[in-house]
Amino acid sequence: MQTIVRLADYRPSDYLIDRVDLDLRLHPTETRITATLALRPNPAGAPGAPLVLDGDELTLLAIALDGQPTGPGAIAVTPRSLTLHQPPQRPFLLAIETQVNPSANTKLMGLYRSNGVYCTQCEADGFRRITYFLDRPDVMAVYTTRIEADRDEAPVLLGNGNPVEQGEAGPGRHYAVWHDPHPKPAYLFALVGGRLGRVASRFTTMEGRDVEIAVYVEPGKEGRAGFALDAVARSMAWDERSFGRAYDLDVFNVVAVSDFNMGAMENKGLNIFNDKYVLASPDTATDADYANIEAIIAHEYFHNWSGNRVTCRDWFQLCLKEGLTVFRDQEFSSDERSRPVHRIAEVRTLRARQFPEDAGPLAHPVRPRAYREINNFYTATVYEKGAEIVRMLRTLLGAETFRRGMDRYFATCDGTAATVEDFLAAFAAESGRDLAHFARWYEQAGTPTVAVAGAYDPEGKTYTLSFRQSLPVVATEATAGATPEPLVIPVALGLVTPEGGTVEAASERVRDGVFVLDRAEDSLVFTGVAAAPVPSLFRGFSAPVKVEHALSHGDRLTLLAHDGDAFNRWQAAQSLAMEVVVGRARAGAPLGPEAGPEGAGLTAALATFLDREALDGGTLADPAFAALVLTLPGEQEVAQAIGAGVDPDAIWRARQTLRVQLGRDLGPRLLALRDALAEPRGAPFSPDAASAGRRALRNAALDLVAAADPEAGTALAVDQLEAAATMTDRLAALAVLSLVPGEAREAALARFGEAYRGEPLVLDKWFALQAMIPEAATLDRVRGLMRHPAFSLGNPNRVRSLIASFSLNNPTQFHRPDGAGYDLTAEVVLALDRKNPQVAARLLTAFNTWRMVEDGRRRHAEDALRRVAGTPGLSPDVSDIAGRSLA
Ligand code: 0A1
Ligand code: ZN
Repeated sequence: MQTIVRLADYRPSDYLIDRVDLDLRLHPTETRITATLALRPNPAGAPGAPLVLDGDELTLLAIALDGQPTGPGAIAVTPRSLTLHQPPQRPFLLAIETQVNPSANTKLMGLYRSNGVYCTQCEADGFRRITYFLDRPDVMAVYTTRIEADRDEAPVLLGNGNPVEQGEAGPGRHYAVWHDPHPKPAYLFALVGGRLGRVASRFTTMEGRDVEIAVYVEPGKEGRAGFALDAVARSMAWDERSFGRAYDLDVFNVVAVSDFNMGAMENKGLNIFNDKYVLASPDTATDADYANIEAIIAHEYFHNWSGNRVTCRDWFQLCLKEGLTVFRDQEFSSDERSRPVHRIAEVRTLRARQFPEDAGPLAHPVRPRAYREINNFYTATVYEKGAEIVRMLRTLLGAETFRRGMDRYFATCDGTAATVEDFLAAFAAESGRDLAHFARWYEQAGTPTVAVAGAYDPEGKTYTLSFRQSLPVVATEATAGATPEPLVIPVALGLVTPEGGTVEAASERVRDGVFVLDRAEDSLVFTGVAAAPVPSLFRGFSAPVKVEHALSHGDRLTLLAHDGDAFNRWQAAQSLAMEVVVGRARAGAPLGPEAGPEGAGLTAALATFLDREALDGGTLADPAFAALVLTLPGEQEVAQAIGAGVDPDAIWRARQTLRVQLGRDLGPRLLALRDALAEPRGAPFSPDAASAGRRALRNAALDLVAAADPEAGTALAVDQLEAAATMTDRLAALAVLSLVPGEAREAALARFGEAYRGEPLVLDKWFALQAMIPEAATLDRVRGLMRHPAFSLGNPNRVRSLIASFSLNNPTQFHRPDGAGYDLTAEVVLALDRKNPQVAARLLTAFNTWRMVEDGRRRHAEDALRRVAGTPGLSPDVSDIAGRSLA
């Protein structure tokens, strides 16, 4: 049984480490590390306590205390620790020599090799796989790192901080020394050694520091690194402009590696990236890839302040750096691209990933109170809901006070390991408000529901909105059974006339367009309202809640046509579509050519929308926005709305029927748009938001047309596949073809697979498309592709593209009525667990919704989960997810 770590048990470390001198001699199988730690007793710790250092899969070669070998019995070594029984109660030096095998490190935590490149991943607890250490984020030290390697094998040697020295180290060997002057926790340590290509540029900070920025990639791929390099410079400039934060070292390095458990890592001065989030060229990357690269480069760079300069006291505070940094990267992308379009994308991710997590057995507060395996808490809740909390804080305080609060937070907490309380204290001090009630957002799991009803009184000319918030009771280990209390919910709102005008209505409880709901029930009265208005609520998605709202079909049509808030225009279309799809799915309606009168109502509204938005020339003012309006809620979102007894096939049929109707009723308009938005032949490629938006709308049009008329759609897609100048257009065409069984599909897939045989990141898209085909034959296709020479369980990107796409993004096939989708997933989880427990555990979260599905499927899912849980020798990662899923 794993031990539970509880927030309530936090105690400061008994010892501190001020300086770390590391000497690493890189070798494929026998890397030796000498760590010299300058330790001292912590005045806040227990006097005379033994020193217990963390370790994991280390071979101890030697240890010396103040230059002398330790005496017999002075230390004890277990597989997970090294204890010095009676440490000096004054500053002392401990020199530890360890040996590790980077080539055998398939967990990709600690020091490992990716395609022959040495690299490290230390968050959350990987540093203990390099040397024995106080591996906790509140122990912060200044690091000097000497790296030695074969010059041939590793001509490039990179560390944290600034380079200070390099030279020869015997025949064929060389070394480099790096010094990082900023004290940091061990999880931010990194090194890289390998044969790498490089692109570089310079940036002068607002403080006048001349910084060299470089991006390192596999040799030969330098031509694909320029976009990431530019994104670094744009991130640096943005953080200065928006938050007054300047970079604080002379170099900033980004390294792309092909084997990486997550997206990227913010190691101080040396960000290490999954190459999927660095490499881009028009021929290999889609517009979505470009947007992700920009966002993740920004995210990791912004961590330099929110995470590194101010770090976390303990892992329960993970949202302190992650929620805040996601908020910052979202703001960056909104400024660099289109704010409403980006907001919609953020909310779609939240609803597709975080809402289900918060409604299932793995639900936990943004700041959990207990964990068994911290690596399982890098979740949508900590990241995305954490970002929504920061956003609500800004909405409640106003942009200016929020900015002053951020400045105060950075000023007061710089160089420290902080807590959520420290963060909120900075805003309380700047605003003069008590934020104790607001802080419940960090403590309570589950998505709140806000029910709203409106009533117009024509005599008194008043309009009353009544609000009631309710919170689910979520009893898990991580919540420690807390009873839910009302939250502070900012409701950004406005009133719209049925004709589309703005109602000039007053209420003193609405400030800057925001009403604050901080009790279980409340109501809001507007006076001087000339006619019954349509309320536009939660504008810009001002709080991460579900809204139950008695808006009529007509009200929603009004909002879609006229709301001044773009997010709510999109939301109106989504709600209209949701009504239709949920209704049909609940009724178990068959697949058909049309979705009844409600479907017709939606298509008519969308036709009006397209006509109203159309410019002279036939294009639209904001094609990216229009593409989102035409995209129906996803199957998972529909499942959430149904809530229990879910039949994924019925959902697919309902959604598909509406797609068919949209494609048929809007067909001529969609085809005209597709033509009007076509890029002139030979036009230069640009990944900017405007060009990407045009491609998005063209491809959304093609997708719907093909749904209604597969034959015509296939012909158009085949042509597009031939002529496409970008990966976006090529992949969109292939996606359309992938949904139409037959010769054309198989031929196109085969040709694509052959054309990109040497491009693993492109093959990932190809794996993913095939894994997401909603047909019974997909299971065998996936099994077949697992034998493809490019597939490997050892590479997390391959696993995610083929297996996770099937298990997480193909609901009808993962939830096959015969249980075979669950069996495949469980089988891969178990095989993968022996190599890479972190990625295996993440794959197992696909079972998060198992309790929601109808009885027959649920029994199969439970069997598969129990089989996993009952397998001997499971990793802590997988056993934690399996255990909580079944609890
Ligand atoms: N801090 C990183 C995420 C990250 C977490 C754990 C890792 O271990 C494999 C890797 C990366 C971020 O937020 O980008
Ligand atoms: Zn992060």
